[in-house]
Amino acid sequence: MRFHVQTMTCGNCVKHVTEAIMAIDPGAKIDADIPARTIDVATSASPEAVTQALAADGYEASAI
Ligand SMILES: [Cu+2]
Repeated sequence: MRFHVQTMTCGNCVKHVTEAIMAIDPGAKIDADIPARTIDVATSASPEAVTQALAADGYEASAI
């Protein structure tokens, strides 16, 4: 699944986003595109769970 993360602007953001998703699914695979501000996530978690985990870490994400 793919998400747009508006405030993911640098590698440090990617680290935070990755950690937030790994906290709900340690087996998740995350591929981030910083210029596009998108992430491709391979996870067994629901899109809603990913969105909530990112929101809790201060990153507003929307499934695209
Ligand atoms: Cu950043």
